[in-house]
Amino acid sequence: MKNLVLLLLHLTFSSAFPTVPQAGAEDKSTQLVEDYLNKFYNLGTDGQSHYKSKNPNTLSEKLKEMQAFFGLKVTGKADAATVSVMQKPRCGVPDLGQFVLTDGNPKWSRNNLTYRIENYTPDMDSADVDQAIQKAFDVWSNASPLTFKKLREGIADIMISFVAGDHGDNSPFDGPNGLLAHAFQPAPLIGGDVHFDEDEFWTKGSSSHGYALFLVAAHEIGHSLGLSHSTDPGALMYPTYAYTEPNRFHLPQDDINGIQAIYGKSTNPVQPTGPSTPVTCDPKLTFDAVTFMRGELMFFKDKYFFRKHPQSTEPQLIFISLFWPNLPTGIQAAYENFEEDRVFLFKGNKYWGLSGYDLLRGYPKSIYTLGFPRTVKRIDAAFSDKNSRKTYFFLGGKYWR
Ligand SMILES: *[C@@H]1O[C@H](CO)[C@@H](O)[C@H](O)[C@H]1NC(C)=O
Ligand SMILES: [Ca+2]
Ligand SMILES: [Ca+2]
Ligand SMILES: [Zn+2]
Ligand SMILES: [Zn+2]
Repeated sequence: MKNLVLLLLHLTFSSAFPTVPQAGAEDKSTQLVEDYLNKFYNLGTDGQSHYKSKNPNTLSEKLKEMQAFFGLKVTGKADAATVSVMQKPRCGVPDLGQFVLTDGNPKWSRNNLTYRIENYTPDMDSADVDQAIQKAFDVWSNASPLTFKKLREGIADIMISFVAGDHGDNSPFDGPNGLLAHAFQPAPLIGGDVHFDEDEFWTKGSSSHGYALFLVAAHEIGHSLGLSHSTDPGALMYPTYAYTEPNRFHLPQDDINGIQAIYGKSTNPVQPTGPSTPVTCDPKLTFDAVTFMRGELMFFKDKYFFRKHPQSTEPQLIFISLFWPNLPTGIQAAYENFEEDRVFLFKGNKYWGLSGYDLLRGYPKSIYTLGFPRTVKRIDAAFSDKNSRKTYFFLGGKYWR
Protein backbone atom coordinates (compact mmCIF):
# COMPACT_ATOMS: atom_id res chain seq x y z
CA MET A 1 0.00 0.00 0.00
CA LYS A 2 2.72 2.40 0.92
CA ASN A 3 4.49 1.79 -2.36
CA LEU A 4 1.36 2.55 -4.30
CA VAL A 5 0.90 5.84 -2.52
CA LEU A 6 4.51 6.79 -3.04
CA LEU A 7 4.34 5.79 -6.69
CA LEU A 8 1.41 8.07 -7.25
CA LEU A 9 3.08 10.93 -5.45
CA HIS A 10 6.17 10.39 -7.51
CA LEU A 11 4.26 10.51 -10.77
CA THR A 12 2.50 13.62 -9.65
CA PHE A 13 5.56 15.47 -8.56
CA SER A 14 7.86 14.46 -11.34
CA SER A 15 5.84 16.74 -13.55
CA ALA A 16 5.60 19.38 -10.85
CA PHE A 17 9.24 20.39 -10.88
CA PRO A 18 10.44 19.65 -14.37
CA THR A 19 14.16 20.07 -14.91
CA VAL A 20 13.78 19.59 -18.66
CA PRO A 21 10.77 20.42 -20.85
CA GLN A 22 8.42 17.45 -20.85
CA ALA A 23 7.92 16.72 -24.53
CA GLY A 24 5.54 13.88 -25.24
CA ALA A 25 3.81 14.16 -21.87
CA GLU A 26 0.67 15.38 -23.64
CA ASP A 27 0.29 12.23 -25.73
CA LYS A 28 0.80 9.86 -22.82
CA SER A 29 -1.76 11.59 -20.70
CA THR A 30 -4.58 11.87 -23.25
CA GLN A 31 -6.48 8.99 -21.68
CA LEU A 32 -5.99 10.34 -18.16
CA VAL A 33 -7.25 13.75 -19.23
CA GLU A 34 -10.32 12.35 -20.95
CA ASP A 35 -11.17 10.11 -18.03
CA TYR A 36 -10.76 12.95 -15.57
CA LEU A 37 -12.86 15.42 -17.55
CA ASN A 38 -15.47 12.75 -18.10
CA LYS A 39 -15.70 12.01 -14.39
CA PHE A 40 -15.56 15.50 -12.95
CA TYR A 41 -16.60 17.83 -15.79
CA ASN A 42 -19.27 15.84 -17.64
CA LEU A 43 -17.18 15.62 -20.78
CA GLY A 44 -19.24 13.71 -23.28
CA THR A 45 -22.62 14.74 -21.89
CA ASP A 46 -22.57 17.69 -24.20
CA GLY A 47 -21.73 16.99 -27.81
CA GLN A 48 -21.30 13.26 -28.21
CA SER A 49 -22.67 10.80 -25.75
CA HIS A 50 -19.76 8.39 -25.69
CA TYR A 51 -17.23 9.38 -23.11
CA LYS A 52 -14.31 8.87 -25.44
CA SER A 53 -15.55 11.87 -27.41
CA LYS A 54 -12.59 13.20 -29.33
CA ASN A 55 -14.32 16.47 -30.14
CA PRO A 56 -11.35 18.80 -29.62
CA ASN A 57 -13.48 21.87 -28.90
CA THR A 58 -15.41 20.23 -26.08
CA LEU A 59 -12.23 18.79 -24.62
CA SER A 60 -10.49 22.13 -24.73
CA GLU A 61 -13.48 23.98 -23.20
CA LYS A 62 -13.69 21.45 -20.37
CA LEU A 63 -9.97 21.71 -19.80
CA LYS A 64 -10.28 25.48 -19.54
CA GLU A 65 -13.07 25.09 -16.99
CA MET A 66 -10.94 22.69 -14.95
CA GLN A 67 -7.87 24.94 -15.19
CA ALA A 68 -9.83 27.99 -14.08
CA PHE A 69 -11.25 26.06 -11.12
CA PHE A 70 -7.79 25.03 -9.89
CA GLY A 71 -6.22 28.42 -10.57
CA LEU A 72 -3.96 27.01 -13.27
CA LYS A 73 -2.99 28.87 -16.42
CA VAL A 74 -6.07 28.61 -18.66
CA THR A 75 -4.65 27.19 -21.89
CA GLY A 76 -7.24 24.56 -22.85
CA LYS A 77 -4.27 22.22 -23.29
CA ALA A 78 -3.22 19.28 -21.16
CA ASP A 79 0.08 20.82 -20.04
CA ALA A 80 2.29 19.33 -17.33
CA ALA A 81 0.80 21.41 -14.49
CA THR A 82 -2.73 20.39 -15.47
CA VAL A 83 -1.87 16.71 -15.71
CA SER A 84 -0.12 16.93 -12.35
CA VAL A 85 -3.31 18.21 -10.67
CA MET A 86 -5.34 15.47 -12.37
CA GLN A 87 -3.06 12.82 -10.84
CA LYS A 88 -3.61 13.95 -7.25
CA PRO A 89 -5.79 11.87 -4.93
CA ARG A 90 -9.13 13.61 -4.71
CA CYS A 91 -12.80 13.52 -3.80
CA GLY A 92 -15.19 11.78 -6.20
CA VAL A 93 -17.80 14.54 -6.29
CA PRO A 94 -17.65 16.50 -9.60
CA ASP A 95 -16.38 20.07 -9.59
CA LEU A 96 -19.34 21.17 -11.67
CA GLY A 97 -22.32 22.86 -10.10
CA GLN A 98 -22.20 25.62 -7.54
CA PHE A 99 -18.74 26.16 -6.20
CA VAL A 100 -20.19 29.30 -4.71
CA LEU A 101 -23.37 29.06 -2.70
CA THR A 102 -26.47 30.28 -4.45
CA ASP A 103 -30.12 30.60 -3.45
CA GLY A 104 -31.94 27.31 -3.76
CA ASN A 105 -28.92 25.17 -2.88
CA PRO A 106 -30.03 21.90 -1.35
CA LYS A 107 -30.15 21.89 2.47
CA TRP A 108 -31.64 19.89 5.30
CA SER A 109 -34.91 21.31 6.61
CA ARG A 110 -34.02 20.29 10.21
CA ASN A 111 -30.91 21.21 12.18
CA ASN A 112 -30.99 18.02 14.30
CA LEU A 113 -29.58 15.40 11.97
CA THR A 114 -28.71 11.75 12.53
CA TYR A 115 -25.93 9.52 11.22
CA ARG A 116 -25.12 5.85 11.29
CA ILE A 117 -21.93 3.97 10.52
CA GLU A 118 -23.18 0.94 8.59
CA ASN A 119 -19.91 -1.00 8.45
CA TYR A 120 -16.29 -0.62 9.49
CA THR A 121 -13.00 -0.66 7.63
CA PRO A 122 -10.60 -3.45 8.63
CA ASP A 123 -7.78 -0.86 8.44
CA MET A 124 -8.54 0.71 11.83
CA ASP A 125 -9.92 -0.18 15.25
CA SER A 126 -13.66 0.42 15.17
CA ALA A 127 -13.33 2.72 18.18
CA ASP A 128 -10.92 4.86 16.14
CA VAL A 129 -13.36 4.92 13.23
CA ASP A 130 -16.13 6.07 15.60
CA GLN A 131 -13.87 8.76 16.95
CA ALA A 132 -12.72 10.01 13.52
CA ILE A 133 -16.31 10.23 12.27
CA GLN A 134 -17.55 11.91 15.46
CA LYS A 135 -14.72 14.45 15.24
CA ALA A 136 -15.60 15.10 11.57
CA PHE A 137 -19.20 15.90 12.55
CA ASP A 138 -17.96 18.11 15.40
CA VAL A 139 -16.10 20.21 12.85
CA TRP A 140 -19.43 21.24 11.33
CA SER A 141 -21.59 21.36 14.45
CA ASN A 142 -19.05 23.72 16.07
CA ALA A 143 -19.42 26.16 13.18
CA SER A 144 -23.20 26.05 12.69
CA PRO A 145 -26.53 25.44 14.49
CA LEU A 146 -26.47 21.79 13.31
CA THR A 147 -26.37 18.85 15.71
CA PHE A 148 -25.59 15.23 14.84
CA LYS A 149 -26.84 12.22 16.74
CA LYS A 150 -25.37 8.79 16.17
CA LEU A 151 -27.84 5.94 15.57
CA ARG A 152 -26.86 2.30 16.00
CA GLU A 153 -29.68 0.93 13.88
CA GLY A 154 -32.37 1.97 11.45
CA ILE A 155 -32.21 4.69 8.82
CA ALA A 156 -30.28 7.85 9.64
CA ASP A 157 -30.12 11.00 7.51
CA ILE A 158 -26.44 10.38 6.81
CA MET A 159 -25.60 6.71 6.28
CA ILE A 160 -21.87 6.03 6.22
CA SER A 161 -20.23 2.98 4.63
CA PHE A 162 -16.94 1.58 3.37
CA VAL A 163 -17.38 0.08 -0.10
CA ALA A 164 -15.13 -0.84 -3.04
CA GLY A 165 -15.41 -0.75 -6.81
CA ASP A 166 -18.90 -0.69 -8.27
CA HIS A 167 -21.27 -0.42 -5.31
CA GLY A 168 -24.60 0.22 -6.96
CA ASP A 169 -24.87 4.00 -7.15
CA ASN A 170 -23.49 4.60 -10.66
CA SER A 171 -20.33 6.11 -9.18
CA PRO A 172 -17.91 3.20 -8.92
CA PHE A 173 -14.68 3.56 -6.98
CA ASP A 174 -11.37 2.96 -8.71
CA GLY A 175 -9.10 0.84 -6.51
CA PRO A 176 -6.26 2.35 -4.49
CA ASN A 177 -5.71 6.15 -4.71
CA GLY A 178 -7.49 8.36 -7.24
CA LEU A 179 -10.99 8.70 -5.78
CA LEU A 180 -11.03 8.44 -2.01
CA ALA A 181 -14.71 8.93 -1.16
CA HIS A 182 -17.90 10.65 -2.24
CA ALA A 183 -21.09 11.94 -0.68
CA PHE A 184 -24.58 12.89 -1.76
CA GLN A 185 -26.19 16.29 -1.27
CA PRO A 186 -29.05 16.76 1.24
CA ALA A 187 -32.15 14.82 0.17
CA PRO A 188 -34.18 11.80 1.36
CA LEU A 189 -32.93 8.20 0.88
CA ILE A 190 -29.36 8.13 -0.51
CA GLY A 191 -29.16 11.92 -0.04
CA GLY A 192 -26.53 12.89 2.54
CA ASP A 193 -24.91 9.45 2.49
CA VAL A 194 -21.13 9.09 2.55
CA HIS A 195 -19.16 6.29 0.88
CA PHE A 196 -15.46 5.66 1.53
CA ASP A 197 -13.37 3.66 -0.93
CA GLU A 198 -12.38 0.51 0.98
CA ASP A 199 -9.48 0.03 -1.45
CA GLU A 200 -7.74 2.90 0.36
CA PHE A 201 -5.81 2.34 3.54
CA TRP A 202 -7.60 4.42 6.20
CA THR A 203 -5.72 5.79 9.21
CA LYS A 204 -6.16 7.78 12.40
CA GLY A 205 -3.72 10.25 10.87
CA SER A 206 -0.42 9.70 9.13
CA SER A 207 1.43 11.89 6.70
CA SER A 208 3.20 9.06 4.92
CA HIS A 209 0.84 6.10 4.90
CA GLY A 210 -2.75 5.86 3.66
CA TYR A 211 -5.36 8.56 4.15
CA ALA A 212 -6.62 10.16 7.35
CA LEU A 213 -10.25 9.10 7.75
CA PHE A 214 -11.08 12.19 9.81
CA LEU A 215 -9.96 14.63 7.09
CA VAL A 216 -11.74 12.84 4.26
CA ALA A 217 -14.88 12.38 6.40
CA ALA A 218 -14.98 16.06 7.34
CA HIS A 219 -14.76 17.01 3.65
CA GLU A 220 -17.46 14.53 2.59
CA ILE A 221 -19.82 15.59 5.38
CA GLY A 222 -19.49 19.11 3.97
CA HIS A 223 -21.09 17.73 0.78
CA SER A 224 -23.72 15.87 2.84
CA LEU A 225 -24.71 19.24 4.30
CA GLY A 226 -24.97 21.03 0.95
CA LEU A 227 -21.54 22.50 0.31
CA SER A 228 -19.89 22.18 -3.10
CA HIS A 229 -16.19 22.29 -3.87
CA SER A 230 -14.49 25.51 -2.98
CA THR A 231 -11.94 27.16 -5.24
CA ASP A 232 -9.99 28.29 -2.13
CA PRO A 233 -6.95 25.96 -2.02
CA GLY A 234 -6.84 26.25 1.78
CA ALA A 235 -10.48 25.24 2.26
CA LEU A 236 -11.51 21.84 3.60
CA MET A 237 -13.92 21.76 0.64
CA TYR A 238 -11.12 22.04 -1.92
CA PRO A 239 -11.34 18.86 -4.00
CA THR A 240 -7.83 17.44 -3.53
CA TYR A 241 -6.54 15.76 -0.37
CA ALA A 242 -3.85 17.55 1.64
CA TYR A 243 -2.63 16.09 4.91
CA THR A 244 -2.97 18.07 8.13
CA GLU A 245 -2.42 16.45 11.50
CA PRO A 246 -5.98 15.80 12.75
CA ASN A 247 -5.24 17.25 16.20
CA ARG A 248 -4.07 20.50 14.64
CA PHE A 249 -7.00 20.84 12.26
CA HIS A 250 -9.09 24.02 12.42
CA LEU A 251 -11.99 24.50 10.03
CA PRO A 252 -10.85 27.20 7.59
CA GLN A 253 -12.78 30.47 7.43
CA ASP A 254 -13.93 29.79 3.87
CA ASP A 255 -15.77 26.64 5.05
CA ILE A 256 -17.20 28.42 8.10
CA ASN A 257 -18.58 31.09 5.76
CA GLY A 258 -19.98 28.37 3.51
CA ILE A 259 -21.83 26.38 6.19
CA GLN A 260 -23.15 29.54 7.86
CA ALA A 261 -24.42 30.81 4.50
CA ILE A 262 -26.65 27.72 4.39
CA TYR A 263 -27.66 27.16 8.05
CA GLY A 264 -26.90 30.46 9.78
CA LYS A 265 -24.57 31.31 12.65
CA SER A 266 -23.48 28.92 15.37
CA THR A 267 -25.59 28.83 18.52
CA ASN A 268 -22.33 29.25 20.45
CA PRO A 269 -22.20 32.81 21.88
CA VAL A 270 -18.62 33.14 20.60
CA GLN A 271 -18.71 32.70 16.83
CA PRO A 272 -15.98 30.38 15.57
CA THR A 273 -13.27 31.77 13.34
CA GLY A 274 -10.79 29.80 11.28
CA PRO A 275 -7.56 30.23 9.36
CA SER A 276 -7.82 32.24 6.18
CA THR A 277 -5.84 31.33 3.11
CA PRO A 278 -3.19 33.94 2.26
CA VAL A 279 -4.01 35.97 -0.84
CA THR A 280 -1.33 37.52 -3.01
CA CYS A 281 -2.87 41.00 -3.12
CA ASP A 282 -3.20 41.31 0.69
CA PRO A 283 -1.11 44.39 1.59
CA LYS A 284 -0.38 42.88 5.04
CA LEU A 285 0.97 39.62 3.63
CA THR A 286 4.41 38.63 4.92
CA PHE A 287 6.43 35.49 4.25
CA ASP A 288 8.22 33.03 6.52
CA ALA A 289 11.00 32.23 4.04
CA VAL A 290 11.84 32.68 0.36
CA THR A 291 14.11 30.68 -1.93
CA PHE A 292 14.64 29.77 -5.55
CA MET A 293 13.98 26.16 -6.52
CA ARG A 294 14.93 25.08 -10.02
CA GLY A 295 14.28 28.51 -11.47
CA GLU A 296 11.03 29.11 -9.63
CA LEU A 297 10.61 31.40 -6.63
CA MET A 298 9.12 29.73 -3.56
CA PHE A 299 7.53 31.88 -0.84
CA PHE A 300 6.75 29.91 2.33
CA LYS A 301 3.86 30.99 4.53
CA ASP A 302 2.39 28.86 7.38
CA LYS A 303 1.20 25.59 5.84
CA TYR A 304 1.41 26.92 2.28
CA PHE A 305 3.89 28.09 -0.26
CA PHE A 306 3.43 30.36 -3.24
CA ARG A 307 5.28 29.21 -6.30
CA LYS A 308 6.17 31.75 -8.95
CA HIS A 309 7.47 30.72 -12.34
CA PRO A 310 9.35 33.49 -14.18
CA GLN A 311 6.95 33.18 -17.12
CA SER A 312 3.70 33.29 -15.16
CA THR A 313 2.19 36.44 -13.75
CA GLU A 314 0.17 34.77 -10.98
CA PRO A 315 1.91 32.81 -8.21
CA GLN A 316 0.31 29.46 -7.43
CA LEU A 317 -0.68 28.69 -3.83
CA ILE A 318 0.02 25.12 -2.69
CA PHE A 319 -0.03 23.19 0.59
CA ILE A 320 3.46 22.28 1.78
CA SER A 321 2.09 18.86 2.76
CA LEU A 322 0.89 18.19 -0.77
CA PHE A 323 4.47 18.23 -2.05
CA TRP A 324 6.40 17.18 1.04
CA PRO A 325 4.10 15.38 3.51
CA ASN A 326 6.85 15.10 6.13
CA LEU A 327 7.83 18.76 6.27
CA PRO A 328 6.57 20.91 9.14
CA THR A 329 4.51 24.04 8.62
CA GLY A 330 5.94 27.45 9.52
CA ILE A 331 9.32 27.14 7.78
CA GLN A 332 11.59 29.93 9.09
CA ALA A 333 14.41 30.14 6.52
CA ALA A 334 15.33 28.57 3.18
CA TYR A 335 18.06 28.64 0.57
CA GLU A 336 18.98 26.87 -2.64
CA ASN A 337 22.37 25.37 -3.39
CA PHE A 338 22.07 25.79 -7.14
CA GLU A 339 25.10 23.72 -8.14
CA GLU A 340 24.06 20.69 -6.15
CA ASP A 341 20.36 21.16 -6.96
CA ARG A 342 19.45 21.14 -3.30
CA VAL A 343 17.11 23.29 -1.22
CA PHE A 344 17.48 23.53 2.56
CA LEU A 345 14.64 24.54 4.84
CA PHE A 346 15.00 25.57 8.49
CA LYS A 347 12.67 25.53 11.44
CA GLY A 348 13.84 25.90 15.04
CA ASN A 349 17.12 24.09 15.46
CA LYS A 350 16.41 21.59 12.68
CA TYR A 351 16.81 21.66 8.92
CA TRP A 352 15.62 19.58 5.99
CA GLY A 353 17.20 18.92 2.59
CA LEU A 354 15.17 18.69 -0.63
CA SER A 355 15.98 17.58 -4.12
CA GLY A 356 12.96 18.92 -5.99
CA TYR A 357 9.97 16.92 -4.78
CA ASP A 358 12.12 14.46 -2.82
CA LEU A 359 12.89 14.95 0.83
CA LEU A 360 16.50 13.78 1.23
CA ARG A 361 17.27 10.84 3.49
CA GLY A 362 18.79 11.45 6.89
CA TYR A 363 16.87 14.67 7.59
CA PRO A 364 15.92 16.59 9.63
CA LYS A 365 19.39 17.33 10.96
CA SER A 366 20.37 19.56 13.83
CA ILE A 367 21.66 23.02 12.86
CA TYR A 368 24.50 22.43 15.36
CA THR A 369 25.99 19.98 12.82
CA LEU A 370 26.59 23.11 10.70
CA GLY A 371 28.68 24.54 13.54
CA PHE A 372 26.23 26.99 15.08
CA PRO A 373 26.73 27.69 18.79
CA ARG A 374 24.12 26.21 21.14
CA THR A 375 22.82 29.70 21.88
CA VAL A 376 21.32 29.77 18.37
CA LYS A 377 17.80 28.36 18.58
CA ARG A 378 16.54 29.29 15.11
CA ILE A 379 17.52 30.97 11.82
CA ASP A 380 15.65 34.03 10.55
CA ALA A 381 16.79 33.90 6.93
CA ALA A 382 19.43 32.23 4.76
CA PHE A 383 20.97 32.91 1.40
CA SER A 384 23.55 31.13 -0.71
CA ASP A 385 25.73 33.19 -3.04
CA LYS A 386 26.51 31.34 -6.27
CA ASN A 387 29.60 33.45 -7.04
CA SER A 388 31.40 33.41 -3.71
CA ARG A 389 30.03 29.91 -2.90
CA LYS A 390 29.27 31.12 0.58
CA THR A 391 26.05 30.69 2.50
CA TYR A 392 24.82 33.43 4.82
CA PHE A 393 22.60 32.80 7.84
CA PHE A 394 20.80 35.70 9.54
CA LEU A 395 19.60 35.87 13.12
CA GLY A 396 18.46 39.12 14.68
CA GLY A 397 21.19 41.70 14.06
CA LYS A 398 23.88 39.11 13.31
CA TYR A 399 24.83 36.87 10.47
CA TRP A 400 26.99 33.77 10.04
CA ARG A 401 28.84 32.92 6.87
C1 LIG B 1 -35.72 17.25 15.53
O1 LIG B 1 -36.41 18.29 16.20
C2 LIG B 1 -37.79 18.34 15.89
C3 LIG B 1 -38.40 19.58 16.52
O2 LIG B 1 -37.90 19.80 17.82
C4 LIG B 1 -38.45 17.04 16.39
O3 LIG B 1 -39.82 17.05 16.09
C5 LIG B 1 -37.78 15.88 15.71
O4 LIG B 1 -38.28 14.66 16.20
C6 LIG B 1 -36.26 15.91 15.92
N1 LIG B 1 -35.68 14.87 15.09
C7 LIG B 1 -34.67 14.13 15.49
C8 LIG B 1 -34.16 13.14 14.51
O5 LIG B 1 -34.14 14.24 16.59
CA1 LIG C 1 -29.68 9.58 3.53
CA1 LIG D 1 -9.68 5.00 -4.88
ZN1 LIG E 1 -15.49 16.66 -2.49
ZN1 LIG F 1 -21.07 5.48 -3.65
